[in-house]
Amino acid sequence: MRIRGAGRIARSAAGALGDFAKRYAGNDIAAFRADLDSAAKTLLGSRPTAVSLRNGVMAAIKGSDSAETVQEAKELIIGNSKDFIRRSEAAVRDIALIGAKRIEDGDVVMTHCNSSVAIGVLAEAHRQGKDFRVYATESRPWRQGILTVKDLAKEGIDTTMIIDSAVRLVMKKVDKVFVGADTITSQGALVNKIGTSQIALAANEARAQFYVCSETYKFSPLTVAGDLVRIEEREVSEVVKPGEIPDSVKVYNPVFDVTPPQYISGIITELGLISPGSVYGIMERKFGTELIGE
Ligand code: RUB
Repeated sequence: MRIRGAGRIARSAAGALGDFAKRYAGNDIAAFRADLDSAAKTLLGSRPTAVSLRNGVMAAIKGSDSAETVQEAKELIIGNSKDFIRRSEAAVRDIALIGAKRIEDGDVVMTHCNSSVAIGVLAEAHRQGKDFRVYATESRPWRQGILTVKDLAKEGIDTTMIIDSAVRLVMKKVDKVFVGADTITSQGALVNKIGTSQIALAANEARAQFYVCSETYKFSPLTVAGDLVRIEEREVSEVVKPGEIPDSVKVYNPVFDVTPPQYISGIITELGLISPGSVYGIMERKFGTELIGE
C-alpha cells in the first residue's frame, strides 16, 4: 500500500523491471530469463486486482524472449520500461484535458477513493477556471479519501468530505461522478475501490452522470478469455482493532467491487470518451491477441 492507485502501480512495476535490467550483472541469457521471470512474478503477486500491473509488466518485458544476449535483452527492457512510463503519464494528461470538458460551471461533482486520474480531470477543470464543487468520500477502511481531499484542497478546489454511507443522501445534489479504475473488463464493467458500485447505483437512481477516468492499459485482455477479475481481500486489522469485537465474529474485507456497464455514462480514456460497449473493440485494436493468456 506504499504504492497505490492502479496507474502508479503499473508505472512502478515497469520502472522496477527497467531497474532490474539496468543492474543485472550476469552474461548468461538463460539465467537472465529465469531471473526476469521470477522478478515479474514477484511484481504480479503484489496486488491481484489491478490489470494495469500486468499490462505494465508485459509492456516492459515485451520482445525480451527473442533477445539473443543479455545486453540486448537489457536494452530492450530499459527502453520498453521508459516508453511505458512516458505513455502512461501522457495518457493521464490527455484524460485530464478530455474529462475537464465534461465539467460545467455550477456542477456538483462526487469522487471516490483516491484516483490520480480522476483528480487530474478535476484539477484541469479548475485550472481552466470552471466553477464547481466536489464531494469526496472517506473510502473506508483505508481512508484514501483523506489523500484525495488534501490533493483537491492543494489545487484550491471547493471540497467537502463525506463518510461513505452518506453517498445516497448527498447524491441528490450531485450532477456528475468521476472515479478511477483498477480494471475494465471486455464487457465494459468497472472494477474499482469497494463502494464504487453503490455510488454508481445511487447516481443512476438520482440521474447523475457516472464517468470512469481510465487509461486503456487498465483494460483487461484476460477478461476476453473469460477470466474473472480477482477481488483483493485485505487484513481484518484494517477494519477493527484487536479485541474490539468477539473472536467468534468473522470480518470480510474485500477492497474492490464491480460496477456493471449499464451504470456507466462514459469511460474517459486517452483515446477519447467512449461507451462501455466499445471497450472490446479498443482492446482488439490495442492489444491484438499478444497479451491474452499467460
Ligand atoms: C485505489 C483505487 C483507484 C484506482 C485508480 O485503490 O481504487 O480508484 O486504483 O487510481 P488502492 P489511479 O488505494 O487500494 O490502490 O487513477 O491513480 O490510477
